[in-house]
Amino acid sequence: MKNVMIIGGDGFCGWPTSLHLSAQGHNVTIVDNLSRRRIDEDLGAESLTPITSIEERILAWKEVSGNTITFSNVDVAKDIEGFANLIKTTKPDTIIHFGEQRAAPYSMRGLEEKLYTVDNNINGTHNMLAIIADQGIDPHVVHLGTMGVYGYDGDGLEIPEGYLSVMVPGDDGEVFKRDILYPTNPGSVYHMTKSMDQLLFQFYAKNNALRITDLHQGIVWGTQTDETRMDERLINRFDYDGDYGTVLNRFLMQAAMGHPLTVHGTGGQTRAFIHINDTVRCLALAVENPPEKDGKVKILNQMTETHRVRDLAHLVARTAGADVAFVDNPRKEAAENDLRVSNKTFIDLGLEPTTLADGLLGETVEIASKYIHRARKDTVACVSTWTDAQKPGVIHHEAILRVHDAA
Ligand code: NAD
Ligand code: USQ
Repeated sequence: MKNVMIIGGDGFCGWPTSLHLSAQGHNVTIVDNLSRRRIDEDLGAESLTPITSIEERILAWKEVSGNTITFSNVDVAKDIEGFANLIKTTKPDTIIHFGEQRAAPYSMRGLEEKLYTVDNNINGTHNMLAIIADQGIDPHVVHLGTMGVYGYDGDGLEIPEGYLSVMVPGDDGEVFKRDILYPTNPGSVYHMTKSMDQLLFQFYAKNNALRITDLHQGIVWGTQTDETRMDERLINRFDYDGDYGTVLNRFLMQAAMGHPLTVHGTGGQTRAFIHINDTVRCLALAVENPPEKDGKVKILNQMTETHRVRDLAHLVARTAGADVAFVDNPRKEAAENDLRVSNKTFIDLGLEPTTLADGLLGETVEIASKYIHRARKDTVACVSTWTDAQKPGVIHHEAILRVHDAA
């Protein structure tokens, strides 16, 4: 069993992963500066589910499981001494890094949010790598990256796991083979930081022989896992506001509140998805299977299926009963795209994907319905626009008319 440090362990993916690894017998230390809870307050938004304080969460887990999770409130982007001391005393075998500002709309909200996202995400990642190199230690670093680093202008060519073999013609006609990082094409300041993280990993893997796994995750949906279900005080967060809510959870929550489902543009955007149950399983598999010390970052695509946004809206509308509204797209993104992704490594490691067909849509609707009285209706619209040329994704007269046209 391993000493596992989980940066961002109070968040949506980090909390259930912390519980899952603790349940497996790992010795878990959560490092989190609780910035996400503060951003919620600033936005006037809140998790739909009533999340308890980190102290109460950890106490509840001890009562339910008998296991101890340790918590340190450290800002990994700013408190270099505190972070370095914590790594020195904890001696982690594995460091899982979830601790970044993760909302694309929030990163496009304005100047302050752009600067904060780059500052927080790049410094946090680089501080971690530089401290590990400085201390001459060898923890396995597992980072949460994103499918969106590749952009969505694609024509359906399968996105490989991280690397692309290219043949480069030399001056005298000789052809050289190179394995390069699959080209990035980020669609937001947030996705840009994940693209920049990739170069930091490439350098430290090569220069300091750090063992790094970068998980390019799709959009996570659902909320509960086996462990978070064990006690209401362990419940996971459920974001639905215009900045942090992700599309499928937003649709499920909108259906529960009798709100039309807000499809941006034509809804022709195809995206990769994964259920939160599979996120925690993938993390456990990544922890069990560190890469060799071979100077190369191990890059895996952590997703289980792809869906077009308008198809999801129609599925939720049929399952949960709701109207579909085609609203202005506040983002500068391709209106229609195809997407194919290889997730071969996790499947080969034994991941059995949870799919939309497995009935968990109903469970998520139930959770949304149970806590719908907590919903803050004024936070639902997506108002952060990518440039002045885009308009907020609000439901206005014309969008409502289009609901009826679509029905
Ligand atoms: P989240 O916002 O719920 O959690 C992130 C956590 O990190 C928060 O608890 C926050 O307080 C903490 N944090 C942020 N900056 C920190 C800092 N400087 N020091 C210490 N702690 C800090 O986000 P999430 O949905 O759990 O996402 C976790 C990771 O997974 C992110 O890196 C995100 O990019 C990635 N990811 C998420 C999704 C998704 O759909 N949620 C999909 C793909 C990838
Ligand atoms: N969308 C709608 N209606 C809505 C909300 C979103 O049509 O009400 C559309 C968006 O325009 C976009 C798509 O749905 O085309 C996905 O948006 P999203 O907010 O669900 O996902 P995204 O911004 O890409 O970000 C989320 C997480 C991020 C993670 C990423 C994985 O917030 O942390 O990195 O998913 S991925 O998309 O694979 O890069």
